[in-house]
Amino acid sequence: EHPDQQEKMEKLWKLMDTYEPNDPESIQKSFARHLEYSLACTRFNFTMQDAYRAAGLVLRDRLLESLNDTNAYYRKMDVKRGYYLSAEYLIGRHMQNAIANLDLEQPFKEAFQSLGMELEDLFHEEADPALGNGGLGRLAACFLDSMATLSLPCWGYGIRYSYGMFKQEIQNGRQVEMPDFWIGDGCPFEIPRPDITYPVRLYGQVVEGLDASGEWCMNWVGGDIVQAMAYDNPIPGFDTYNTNNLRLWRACPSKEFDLDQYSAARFTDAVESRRKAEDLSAVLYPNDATYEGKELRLRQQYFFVSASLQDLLREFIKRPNYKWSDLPEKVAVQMNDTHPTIAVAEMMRLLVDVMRVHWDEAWELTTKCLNYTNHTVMPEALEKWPVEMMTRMLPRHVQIIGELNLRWINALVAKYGDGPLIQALSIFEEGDVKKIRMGNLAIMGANKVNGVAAIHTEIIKKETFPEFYKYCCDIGKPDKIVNMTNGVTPRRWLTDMTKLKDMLKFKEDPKLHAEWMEMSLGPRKKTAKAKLAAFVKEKLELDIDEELKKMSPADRAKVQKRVVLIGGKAASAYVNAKIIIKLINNVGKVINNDPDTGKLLKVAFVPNYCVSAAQVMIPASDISEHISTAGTEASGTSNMKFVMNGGLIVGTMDGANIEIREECGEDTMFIFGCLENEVAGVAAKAKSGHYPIDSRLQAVFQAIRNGEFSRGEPEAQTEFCSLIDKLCNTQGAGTWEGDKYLVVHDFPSFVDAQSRVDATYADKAKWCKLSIQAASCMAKFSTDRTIQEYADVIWGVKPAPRPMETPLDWIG
Ligand code: Z15
Repeated sequence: EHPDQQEKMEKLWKLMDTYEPNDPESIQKSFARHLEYSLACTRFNFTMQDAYRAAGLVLRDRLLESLNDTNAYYRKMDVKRGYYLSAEYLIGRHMQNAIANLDLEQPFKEAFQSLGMELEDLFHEEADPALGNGGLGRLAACFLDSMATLSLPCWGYGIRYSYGMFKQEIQNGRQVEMPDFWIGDGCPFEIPRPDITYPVRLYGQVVEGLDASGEWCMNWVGGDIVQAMAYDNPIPGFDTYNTNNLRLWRACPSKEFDLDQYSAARFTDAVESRRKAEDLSAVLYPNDATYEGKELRLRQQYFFVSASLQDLLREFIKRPNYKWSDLPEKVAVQMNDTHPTIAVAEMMRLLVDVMRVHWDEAWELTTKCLNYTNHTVMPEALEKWPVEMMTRMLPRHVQIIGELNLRWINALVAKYGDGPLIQALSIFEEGDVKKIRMGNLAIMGANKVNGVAAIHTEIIKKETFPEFYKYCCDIGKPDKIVNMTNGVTPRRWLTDMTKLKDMLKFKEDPKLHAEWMEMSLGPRKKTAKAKLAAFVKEKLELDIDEELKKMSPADRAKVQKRVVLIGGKAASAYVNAKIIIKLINNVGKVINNDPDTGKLLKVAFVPNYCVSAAQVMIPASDISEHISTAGTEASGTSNMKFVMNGGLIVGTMDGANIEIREECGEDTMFIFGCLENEVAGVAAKAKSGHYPIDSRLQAVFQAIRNGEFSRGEPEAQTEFCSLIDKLCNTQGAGTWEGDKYLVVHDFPSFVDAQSRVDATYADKAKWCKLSIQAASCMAKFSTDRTIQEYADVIWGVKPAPRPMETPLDWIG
């Protein structure tokens, strides 16, 4: 229209359309510019923290270019997209990962070295974003890395918690929880998007009415509205030009200011209610695999699910001439555990109430787009929300769930007649407090349901949801439940795992042996073990390095020296876990300072176990213990990281241990404990009073009872005895409150496994061979393989690698 204006615009576009150059000199210039202008530093007053921030901004510029071009490409190609919905992402530090995946290691190293700075020192300035508890959140982060690496058009959605996983301090041997305000002065890697916000309603009422075209409809009105604001976190892939997005939502007060309150001079009340909105995304619940029925937690779940579904539906309807029937060809959603499963009802509400799609079509679309991953068979983790609470908070959703359940139950009764099967399959659980079973809602609303390891998927079918599985089989769809064995991203350790197997033929090669041992045991500074020793010395004032060096062959012949490190966080209310932490610390104090045992064994509790601690500990370990009672750990994923780094496993036949053994060979693992199909028998015997305690374990119990580890602290003594009493008390009447994890039963075979470890370790060449053999066979446990399976079997999403440069006419 205005050729003059157009010309000027094009001038601006041209300025915007050049890519940042990546040679060391340009990186330095960009760094100096950010230090001086973005961070307002002068040459006299900048700290290493400032330098880290400026370097982060240098990377962010490049990440943004790639993110924007990738988005433009996905739009242009009109690809089917995958969306991962997860309440947790344990991403770990960005910087090193971004440099590696953008393939900028060499120029960055050069750029900073010639300015007198080591990259490693910058890395240590970064807060470790811990927006997750453990396995489930770390898995989500590994998945994002693999989705980008495989050039899959997939995004993550979650919550931008202001406070992540608490920082654990140990005071007098006990866990003390400290707030983790990781966001501090802002994270240079995230991109706030004040222009991308969605309203999310909570509470209020449902009223019937007519829509714009005079059709009868349900309206959810009143209550509170919070605004979800997007924060984008670019996720660069390795060896691809694609960068995907992790979009995290922050709760903000809604834009409208309550005028009544304002004019009534209740200004401070109004401000207070706005401030409250922000509580929603304030803190991550520090509960892993146990469920706490807190109302705020349900609010968090609904908040991020609603914002995410609104966002992905908006993207869908932006496409020219969209038809609702195309939705399943364009959108696949993965629900990570039951946390986001209110999505089933929210998808229905958005389609039926807001988009005015007919109920039956909406249900077909919902059940074709949504998928559900189960991560646990432990009943205490399966979420069930009280109907009363949900009716107050999400009245329309309870109506929708009621309607879905009615139709579902009617169909089931027609098929099977009334009976216990119907009760098991109902979304509602009857009882004193009527509840909504989120697992049942998820299975009903999902196209595919998956477990996370072979044994786990079998348990889901046979024990956790047998009625559902029977139903699936009866309607000819047994493969609604599929297995997707977990993995870990190799990018924090290695790059192309599929090439690893080539190493296997060198497992007896003396040259490889020499290098392999040098890497983990060698005297050079900067070996994995030296780094770990420095880490332990700094955090714990314990010198394991000295002990390692002092190992004399004569000593070693007598007994294998060991350093045992234990880490982990206890949920705030998990009393026994807290007592166990105290016990470990006390045992450590006693053993480490004992003139006899202290020379042979060092025991330490590593405080604040987190992704960055794992990056130091895992490469330095020879043995890793994965000791869950068979049938309790869904998969376990840190077992995989240890073996990829040359460690060997002491473990039970549980979770992914079983598949690791299958891949690597039985000789690489020190297996102990009863098998999953033996658990019920052992437990039944124990309940009937037949539960012998190994004499060595008796001796340990006796030492604890004698106060040998209580260090004169009466409270600790009481607590330690309570732990032991629980393990020994095998005759509970009715409910069995004894050793439900069969620790006492598995103990003797655990000790045997440890003896096999010592015997094997004494033969250095044999150990080395096993270590090489195991590490070489781990390709299956790369999340690249896992995500490829999700993409093929569940999502139907295809790779869309973008070209190096995006043609200008694609943008916009
Ligand atoms: C969590 O970290 C896991 C399961 C859960 O239900 C919750 Cl709430 C948190 C873990 C499993 O315990 C672990 O075995 C598995 O490897 C991991 O999820 C990832 O699937």
